[in-house]
Amino acid sequence: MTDPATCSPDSQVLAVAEAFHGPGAIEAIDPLGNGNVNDTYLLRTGGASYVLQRLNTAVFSKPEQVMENLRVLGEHVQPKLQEESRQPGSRRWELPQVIGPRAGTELWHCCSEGGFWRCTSYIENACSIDRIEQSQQAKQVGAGLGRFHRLIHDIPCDQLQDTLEGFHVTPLYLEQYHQALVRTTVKPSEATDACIGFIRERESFCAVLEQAKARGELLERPIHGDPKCNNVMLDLSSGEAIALIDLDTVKPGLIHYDIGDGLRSCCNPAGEECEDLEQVVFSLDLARAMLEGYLAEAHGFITPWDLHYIPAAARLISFELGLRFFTDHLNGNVYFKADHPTHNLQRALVQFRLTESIEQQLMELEQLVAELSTARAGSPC
Ligand code: GN1
Ligand code: MG
Repeated sequence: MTDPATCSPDSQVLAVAEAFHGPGAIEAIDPLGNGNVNDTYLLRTGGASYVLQRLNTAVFSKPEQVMENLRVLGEHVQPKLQEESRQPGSRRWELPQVIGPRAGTELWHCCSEGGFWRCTSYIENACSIDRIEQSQQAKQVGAGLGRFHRLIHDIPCDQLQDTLEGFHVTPLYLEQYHQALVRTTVKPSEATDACIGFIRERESFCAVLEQAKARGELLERPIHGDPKCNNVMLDLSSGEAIALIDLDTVKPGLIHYDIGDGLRSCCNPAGEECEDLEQVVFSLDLARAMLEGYLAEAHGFITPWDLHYIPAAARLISFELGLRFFTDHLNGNVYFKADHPTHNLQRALVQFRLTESIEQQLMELEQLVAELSTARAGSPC
């Protein structure tokens, strides 16, 4: 391998790519997507294309467990997909495949600089959308999440490792926020005061899902963990959802973390990187489409309690992401990649504005879920 002391980031990535595909195999390497945590590249070889990722080991401290979960996921889902593909009228669905390096027995590559790298297949003839503007797209994001949940809901939770303890457990993020608030060196401003006030008014709401879990109303199941709209791949010609990508956070959790994340990302046409807060609004029309798509796939395993907590999940996961971004701003941007010092503050303000918009329409959202549940209960499938 190239001497790490002299190697530029690009030559380092090339050396790693060659560890998976062999010397001279790589035709092009380009950054892929806009993930906030891992580093992701698209590899073009003479034949297929691949996704190469450096896992952020400050976040995923046991990356081997992430890979183990991917193995369990693949072993569970692939036979189901083969079975489904034999059915008449079957629809395209793909699961990114892990490609091991050429040497050794592990499914990942550790380079001498300490990076933990893995390679997966690339979903061809598909795209993802950062900001949803059409109901049809929202419906497909919902359908994709529903299909993914349908494929994984029966993986026994004890077969999956908890790769990110406390992930989406909002009361824990609240504790971390309080610690950050005490220790921060960030200067107070109108925006930070607004965030602090916003959080203070919602502290008691933070436990809504965890309390429902403690009461036995909600059960842990395998989840995706990060099903924001741009992690759902849509077929280029049909527009249909055909894969969920970014599978690092597949682990036991509440499906509400996923449904809430899907709703918060799908129903904010301004997107989470928006700079004009006036534009941030939760669209009930997109929520209707997203939930119609989701429930059409999920009706076989979703319970009345699950349905009951969907509006709260939309509100909570938007709020939680705002809380996480704001905490990271107070901590000096150590978790989410940031382009400038107030980037995570701006992202927090967007999520809090979205939370407010959800709160203003909570009754309508509750009515919508009730209406869709009744419609499904009356439907033949
Ligand atoms: C992070 O890295 P990325 O963009 O896939 C984060 C998610 C957030 C998301 C917000 C492991 O995901 O929880 O919802 O940013 N992932 C992790 O864009 O914390
Ligand atoms: Mg992710």
